[in-house]
Amino acid sequence: MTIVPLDTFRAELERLRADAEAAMDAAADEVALEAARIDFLGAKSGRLKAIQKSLGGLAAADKPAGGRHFNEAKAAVTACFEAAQARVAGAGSECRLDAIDVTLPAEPVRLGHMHPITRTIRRVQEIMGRLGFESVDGPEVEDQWHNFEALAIPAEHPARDPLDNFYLAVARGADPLLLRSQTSTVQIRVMENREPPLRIVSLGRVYRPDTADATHYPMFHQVEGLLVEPGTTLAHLKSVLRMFASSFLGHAVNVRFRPSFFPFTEPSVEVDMEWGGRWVEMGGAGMIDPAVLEAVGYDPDSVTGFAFGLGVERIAARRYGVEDIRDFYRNDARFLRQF
Ligand code: FA5
Repeated sequence: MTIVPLDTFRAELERLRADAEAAMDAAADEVALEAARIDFLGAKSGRLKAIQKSLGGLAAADKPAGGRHFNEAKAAVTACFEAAQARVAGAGSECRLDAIDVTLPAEPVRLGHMHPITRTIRRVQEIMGRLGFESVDGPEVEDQWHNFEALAIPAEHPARDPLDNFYLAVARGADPLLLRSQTSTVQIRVMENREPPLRIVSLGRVYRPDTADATHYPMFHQVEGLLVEPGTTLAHLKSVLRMFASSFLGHAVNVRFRPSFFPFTEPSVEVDMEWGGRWVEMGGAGMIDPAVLEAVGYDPDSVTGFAFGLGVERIAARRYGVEDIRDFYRNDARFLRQF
């Protein structure tokens, strides 16, 4: 290997240092300065790095002096870069200050607001909270036990049809999970983990492959209410729903029960509400079926309770005078801004 004379090495270092200082002093902005930094100080292929490699070519006796010269040059180039950096940053802020005319009136800050469905959810939680119902959450991806079996919906029940649910693909042999089709799942989750007395309300998204129309959407929200206390009757259920409806709608509201069927309540009812001369179906309800109480480990002979499930979009539509629930999800700012 050819030996590099120390003088040659020093001369190269001096040249590099002069070039670097010239380039950095000339850099007019951050982009130009960054290009100069990469050229001279770049960790991979910068010119200083290249010279550092040639240190190995010095005679053994010259290496300590060569190393010292190299370190001096590197420190000088680094200091020059830092000075240029401060200069460029200062220049930038001067430019920006010049560009702002502080005497002009400010642009108004555009405030967003809650989506009408979120607002409805908060309002329902607040009203039910005043009636002693604690707000709880449950998962949107559910297993078959919580969405069906514990709710007395057996394997052959049409409600479990793949065409009526969003099942998720799972490993062969595993029990398929699904996007929950109702918030009644949360009743089970709460009762499995707590002892009566219970008053809970759960609001969240549910999913069904329904065709979207003025009153249906494939993703919608439900309010689930659950009360488990000794001596509960349908009359308590009706009172709670009437108090809720009057608070939410701000009117004297009539509540009507129509006989219905849900596998997890006995008896079961459809809940209609009337005010302003119009009846609207809001959801389903009933007394908790003994099979459900047994499934969660309660004694059906000593425990009583009711449950109800209402459609949030439906009650929000009625509250705000919206004729088509699809409007909630069109993301048309002109519609959303009204609330
Ligand atoms: C249920 O989902 C029962 N879990 C309700 C229940 C809870 C009964 C507790 C008894 C005890 P249903 O499928 O009827 O019931 O739905 C309840 C409400 O959800 C409907 O009345 C309606 O307001 C709303 N809903 C149903 N499907 C849709 C949809 N595709 N889009 C918007 N809202 C819907």
